[in-house]
Amino acid sequence: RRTDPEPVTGWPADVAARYRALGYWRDETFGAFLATRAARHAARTAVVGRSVHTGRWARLTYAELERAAIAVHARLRAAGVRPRDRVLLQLPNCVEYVTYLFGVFRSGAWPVFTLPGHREAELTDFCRIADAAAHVLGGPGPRGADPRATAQRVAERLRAAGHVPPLVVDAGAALPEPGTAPPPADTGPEEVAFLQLSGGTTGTPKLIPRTPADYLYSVRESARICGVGPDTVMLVSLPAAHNFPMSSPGILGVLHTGGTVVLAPDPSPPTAFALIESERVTMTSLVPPVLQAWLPAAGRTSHDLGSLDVIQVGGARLADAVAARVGPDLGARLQQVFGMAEGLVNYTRLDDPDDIVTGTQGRPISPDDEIRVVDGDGRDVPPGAEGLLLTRGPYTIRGYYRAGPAGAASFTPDGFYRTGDLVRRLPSGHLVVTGRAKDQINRGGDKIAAEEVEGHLLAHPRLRDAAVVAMPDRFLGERVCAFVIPDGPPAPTAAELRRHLDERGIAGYKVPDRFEIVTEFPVSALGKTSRRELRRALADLLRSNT
Ligand code: J2J
Repeated sequence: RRTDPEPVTGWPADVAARYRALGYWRDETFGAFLATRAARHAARTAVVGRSVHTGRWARLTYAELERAAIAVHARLRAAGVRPRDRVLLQLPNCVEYVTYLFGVFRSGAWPVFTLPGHREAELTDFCRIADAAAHVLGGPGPRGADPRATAQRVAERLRAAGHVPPLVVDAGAALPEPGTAPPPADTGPEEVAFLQLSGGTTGTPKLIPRTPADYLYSVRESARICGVGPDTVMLVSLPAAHNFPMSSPGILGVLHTGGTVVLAPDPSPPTAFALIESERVTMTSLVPPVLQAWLPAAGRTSHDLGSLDVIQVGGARLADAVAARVGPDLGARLQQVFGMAEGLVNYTRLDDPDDIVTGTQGRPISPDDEIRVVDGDGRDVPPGAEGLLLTRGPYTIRGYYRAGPAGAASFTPDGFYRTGDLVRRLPSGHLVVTGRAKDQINRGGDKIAAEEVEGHLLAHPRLRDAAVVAMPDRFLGERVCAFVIPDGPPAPTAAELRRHLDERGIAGYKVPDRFEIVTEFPVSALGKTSRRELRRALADLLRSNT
């Protein structure tokens, strides 16, 4: 297994020198991050949440969090995990999420931020691409799935393909008391320290290499922009692995400033509202469909939500009309967040005027975030016009991890990341997200690559072709619709196709919500299947149904 400092496409040397000189990039690593905070805030509460070890609620001070992270490091080291090894971290929202996160960081290995919903199809891909050494799991998965059984199937698939499966590390097991604490083994501030997941647009997932220097710059600035400090109590009810609750400013931003992270097992109003009251939560981050569930529930709840000051909403487009209800219905300030795991994060500022907060998705973190809005030929559009968003800057990657030519297509030759988002830029610098030009479905914040689902469908013996598109939805913004062409009668039923995808082992949120059996696909002028025409056909169909 490769553990030397692996070359990844990074920032040119002169650009890196500039980010350092400007103080954006510092000599801070994740191991040192926790040690410094534990020394400064030893007795303060760092994390509150369920434990997958005891099954009960737990509270950890900063000192206890550091001790647990050291024990995790000792355990991983004893199991043979070395610096720069890749470790899949797949846990529900629980205190062990944070102890294992920092334990893996302290060991110098790279966490790979898988989601609880990922199943053997995705996990096998991550293991294959990253040559993972270990898989940290625990607790029940979504819909009661057993992560150990899933890991077993991953191992079978990897062995069949000639790969060595990762060591399974159960975070539900007791941690040994470390005899002597191993010294922190984390690698340099400008070396890759973890792999975040891309929403993806292609058949195989893409992994995002991030460094402490670039990531912690965005985390520190996010904490400052969002007014996060020692008195912040943040409720994390989205999956902790997601880049938004992890870093914008999220778990890392709160722990960096000495605040408290409260991990909710789910974002439903009963669970979340009870925790807001009991922990005096001041801030939380939500995706639009969760906000839409909270708004009417707030008027009926007997829980006191008075401590809640800021509600961040991002991950998918928030409708202006829904945005306007946050203040009146929840008694909190709204902050819109438009970010991406590849880097760039935009925030509306807490002192922005109301029309900016309700009508835009914010402006970039850094004065050195470079923004271009271009047409299909890569030419800048006039100010205020809609176009494709390209970006480059001190915390936006220049290339994916081990992605080859398919990965390079996501970047311009001069290093701008092609977000695939359609935006308008206002004179104030705020961005309005107007649409998307990438073959991705955003199902209430969950990102689904059309090509990936199509590939799984095409493996069905009785399908000739498949095309997956977004279907507008009142609650989730978008759902997944698959158009399929059967290979002669009888056509497979929707239930059969769902079963087929379940057997392929893909995450539940990727399984199409609707199947349309057709005999042919509309084609573009270039002779390719036109997803745009399919979306139009679907819109007509949905209109005639209602
Ligand atoms: C419209 N689309 C949005 C928004 C993301 C903070 C917040 C979110 C993410 C995230 C993140 C949107 N309005 N407010 O990493 O740190 C869509 C865009 C974008 C893609 C990125 C963070 N906020 N999006 O959602 O990597 O299409 O990151 O390119 O999961 O989500 O998805 P992801």
